Order: sequence, then C-alpha cells, then structure tokens
Amino acid sequence: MNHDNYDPDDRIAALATPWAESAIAVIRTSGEGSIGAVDALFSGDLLSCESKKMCYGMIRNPESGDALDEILAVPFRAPGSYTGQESVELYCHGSLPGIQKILTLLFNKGFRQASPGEFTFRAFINGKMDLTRAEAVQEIISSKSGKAQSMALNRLSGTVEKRINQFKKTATVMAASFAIQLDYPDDEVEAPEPPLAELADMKTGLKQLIDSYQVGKIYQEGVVIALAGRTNAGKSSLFNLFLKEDRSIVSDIHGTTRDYLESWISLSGIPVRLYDTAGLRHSDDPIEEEGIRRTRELMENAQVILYVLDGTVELSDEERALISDESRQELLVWNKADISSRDIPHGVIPVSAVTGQGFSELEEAVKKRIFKDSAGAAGDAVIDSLRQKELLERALSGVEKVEEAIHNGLPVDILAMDLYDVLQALGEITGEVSSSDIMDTMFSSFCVGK
Ligand SMILES: Nc1nc2c(ncn2[C@@H]2O[C@H](COP(=O)(O)OP(=O)(O)OP(=O)(O)O)[C@@H](O)[C@H]2O)c(=O)[nH]1
Ligand SMILES: [Mg+2]
Repeated sequence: MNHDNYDPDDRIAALATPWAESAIAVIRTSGEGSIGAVDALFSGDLLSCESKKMCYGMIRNPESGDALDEILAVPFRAPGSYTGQESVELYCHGSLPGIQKILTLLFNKGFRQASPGEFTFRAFINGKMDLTRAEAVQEIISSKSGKAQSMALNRLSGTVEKRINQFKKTATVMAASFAIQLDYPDDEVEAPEPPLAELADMKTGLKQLIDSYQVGKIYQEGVVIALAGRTNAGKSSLFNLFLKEDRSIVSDIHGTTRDYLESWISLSGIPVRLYDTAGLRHSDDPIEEEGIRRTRELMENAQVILYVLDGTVELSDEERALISDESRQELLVWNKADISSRDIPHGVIPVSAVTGQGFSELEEAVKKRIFKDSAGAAGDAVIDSLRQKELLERALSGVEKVEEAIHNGLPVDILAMDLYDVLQALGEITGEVSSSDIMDTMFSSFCVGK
C-alpha cells in the first residue's frame, strides 16, 4: 500500500458487500461533497434528506437519463459517519452488471475506487477509533466462531484500549517523577521511593494481556482434537457423542474404523476439529496398517489427544506406561464406565459413551487442557493481533529493564530512557505513535469497502 494512494481528501467508493449476486448490495462512499455528487445521479432529494435516514429513488445516468436501479440511499454528514467524513451508502439490487454500472457512474462522477481498509483508515485518522479498534473491525469480518466475534466486538468498544490507557497513565506518572529528579538532581527534592509496586502491577497486567493472545487465537482458529486408543475402546462411540449424531460406524468388531473421520464441533464456543481414528493394534493388513500410521501422524499434530481406554479389558503395556507417565500430553479416558468393574487408575476420566455419564466432566477437562498455556488470561480484554502482542512484549521488556535498573542502582536518566521505550511501545499499540509501516501492514489486510 502506498500512502499517496490513500489521500483522505479524495472521494472514494466501493462495494461493501461481497462481489457476488445477492438480494441487496451496499455501495459505500466517503469524502467531502459525496452527498451532492450522488444526488446528481439520483431522482430523490438527497440534499434535503436527514442524516442517517433512508431516501428512496432511482439511480439515473445523467447523460442519457436512463434509470439504472431503484435504490435506497442514506446520507451521513460529517462527523456523524463511520469515516467521520461526509458519506453516502447506497442499497441497490445485487446484480453484478447492475452494481458495476452504478460504480462506473460514481467513478465518472469523481469518486475513485477505495483501497482495502481505506474507510477504516479514514475512521482512524479522523479520530473515530484507535488502532486496536480498527483492527477489531477486520477481526469481526474474519471471525469464524460466535465467541471470536463477540471478543472482537468487545475490542471495538475499547476494552483493550482502556487497559492500554491505564498502563500509559501509570508509566506517564512515573516518567514525570523521573523528570523531576532529573531537573533537581541534588537533594533539593527528596528522592521518592522507587515505583517497584507499580512496575510489578504493570508487569502482571501486561503479561495477562499477552497471554490473552492465545485465547483469542483459540477462538479464532480453533483446535485439533484426536481420539486415539486401542481397537474397540469406544473411540467412534465417543466421536458420535461429541457430534450428537451417528456419524462413525460403531461395532464390537475390532478394527471397525480403518481411515480417520473428521468433523467440526463447537465446544462451548471453541471451534474444534475432532478426529476419530483407526484403533491402535498390530495388524498384518496393509490397509489397516496405513490407517494406524495415519493415526500416529494425527496424534503428533493434535493440540489435544483423548486417549480412550476400554474399562472392561486388561490394560496393555503401552496403556500402563501412559498411566504412570506424569508428564504425558494425552488426556486419558476410561470408557465403558457403565459396565466396568475394574479399579479406575488415578488421573483417568471415567465416562460412558453409551449412557453419557461423565461426559460434561470430560468436556471440562478438555477445555482446561486447551487453555493450559493461557491460564489467568485477562477477562474480557483479549488481544487477537500479533502486532499488539509484539508491542506488549516490547513494553513488558521495557518495564523489566526499569525494574532491573532500579535494583542495580542505575542513575535516573537510564530509568527514564527505558520507560520512554515502554511509552513508545504502548503508544504504537493504540496508534498515537505510529510509523507508516503499521498503516501498511494493518490496513492493507482489510477488504475493499471497509
Ligand atoms: N457398555 C458400553 N459399551 C460401549 C461403550 N462405548 C463403546 N461401547 C461398545 O464398544 C464397542 C466398540 O465401540 P466403537 O466405538 O466401535 O470402538 P472403536 O474404539 O471405535 O473401535 P475401532 O474402530 O475398532 O478401533 C461397540 O460395541 C460399542 O457399542 C460404553 O461406554 N459402554
Ligand atoms: Mg472406531
């Protein structure tokens, strides 16, 4: 993206809905003079239409007078619009040639095609939103799960921005105190207590927000869970229980599942790609062997492995080894608990794929395992952008440096410099301090019309 092409004084237009046939398509415009320019193509009276109210009329080719479409147009007067500029939104019929014709008319009328993210870019430079909110717009558009979307909506309302502003306030107060000490170096003012408590608080808060990146990723991208274990343990039965449908074939014949099956499920809003796999046993059948090889491969790539044990039969050596391995990655499931009379080993979750007993405890254990790396993540403030995470890490390392410098009795000008770094990183997150690089990486990933 080149900023010269991002001139905010230009009048821009773009299709805001997908480029596909649909019932209704929305064309968005922005820039001073938009209302007048659209009005010249419109049979209704857009100039006297109230802001944010729909106005009905025909779009006409001003030269030929031909009517192109029957539409609803909404004028927005500055600053009461998404971009903060004068804008018009056009609700037209979703035929591709029709949309194309209207866009061509607009382009002939002095609008230019908007670049990806340009509407949001304008909202940002007009102070309508800070960078964390601008990023949230993109995340809302691309979020796969309902939970991910509601987290992005939270960001849009500024939860992350509020947290960052708290950090900034603390750091600014600290910086002011350092500045006073720099201005009056010799005992004229008594040196205040070093702000160790504030630094520790800031560290905790920053770490929480950094950890929340994992949570955001999980809801956004989902996790892979594989059911594994010996033949006949009940993997396919559990798979069906997770799906709440009879997808996988269940039978008492060992080796029923030969190739893996997969399905998306939602585990309390977490998108999960669940795999049912071929039972692990020695086999001379080359097809079953291949199935087992694939199972092992899947187990390596899964974030969570549910290793299913058959509660009604003797444990194998491999299973015993797993049970006694304290550092195992697998979650062990003791299936057929409804008819098992054997002692359940410690740390193994009893369930019945037939009666459903123990299933909610299993779900809880799976969720806990998924979030194991992000324990204590920060409430509703969840970040979902690598850019924000890296800047938070930079701020954290700055805070740690200040702490270290205090412990080592370094002079206050060194502390002030490290603290400046912290403020700089925090400022970049919300966009007060911003390089053109940020603009490029951020806004160019948007879709046109946003
Ligand atoms: N009573 C009881 N029977 C179960 C339970 N889970 C599975 N079964 C029975 O155990 C047998 C094997 O179940 P599957 O789900 O096919 O086992 P699997 O692990 O997929 O077996 P393979 O595909 O051969 O590896 C079937 O007859 C199921 O009805 C359970 O919790 N309780
Ligand atoms: Mg099976």
